[in-house]
Amino acid sequence: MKNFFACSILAIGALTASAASSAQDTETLTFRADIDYVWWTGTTSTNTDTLDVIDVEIIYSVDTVPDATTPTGVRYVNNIQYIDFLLTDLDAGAYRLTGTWYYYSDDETSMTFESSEGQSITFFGDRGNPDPLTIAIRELEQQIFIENLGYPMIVDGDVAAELFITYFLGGPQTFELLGVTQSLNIESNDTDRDGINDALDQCEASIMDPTVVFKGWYDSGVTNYRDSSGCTVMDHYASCPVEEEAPRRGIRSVRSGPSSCEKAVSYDLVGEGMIDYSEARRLRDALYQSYQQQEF
Ligand SMILES: [Ca+2]
Ligand SMILES: [Ca+2]
Repeated sequence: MKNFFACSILAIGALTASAASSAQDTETLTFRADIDYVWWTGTTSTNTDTLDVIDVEIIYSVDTVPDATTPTGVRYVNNIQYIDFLLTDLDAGAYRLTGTWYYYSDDETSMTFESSEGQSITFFGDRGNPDPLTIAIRELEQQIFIENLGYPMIVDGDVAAELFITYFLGGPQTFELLGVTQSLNIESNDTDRDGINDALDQCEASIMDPTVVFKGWYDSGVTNYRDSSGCTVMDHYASCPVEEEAPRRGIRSVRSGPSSCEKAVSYDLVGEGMIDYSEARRLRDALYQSYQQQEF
């Protein structure tokens, strides 16, 4: 670990190429943060006073199954593959320092996202190395999670969040940084972020509301589950064609109730094991209610 750090300035190109060739399905999170404070002890040649921004790139596996998932937290173990840091002095117009950490085996190395309401996502590196690097990103005013099928996911966009980095190299060197992110950018092969890779996702742009909502306003309260093909309950309803009743006496009337396709969805999903009978009843009731109340 120490060797990677010491050699990092020259080694970045090679390490990046190696990481990119990984066979696993990965996501890449990049962000730039304004630096408020850097504390780097144990180095004699490093002047951190004029550093302005830090750019971070983190590649993590999305094939890894979380070892703990709750409505407020998700924890992955051993899914961080690569972390690259770039510390820049903007006045100098050139990179001042870089640090690359490439993960084969690290203990306690983690990246944690925390909302102000106690939600969290934590990624861990492998166990077995004594030099822990921790990255914490904590919510300020803007939300850092999107609600997604009942568990938190990281937002992708311009987000100002608190950044804390600590790195203890075991020897005399300690690196600590405080800053505020400018944005969080996620590059993913899972466009709708439902956990199913685009290549396998039969609904690539899933409707990802946490619960099933009809007509854009009537919330059934039933979880908007996603099946193994990558389609959510709402996707199934959305796939029904819009029906119009046959013209009567020359007057074209707009359908005032659910279509036969919509009515069949809840029964089909019970048959597939995606929802239970109780949820099917709630969906059916909410579907009718969304049409009836629309009449007024
Ligand atoms: Ca997907
Ligand atoms: Ca999908």
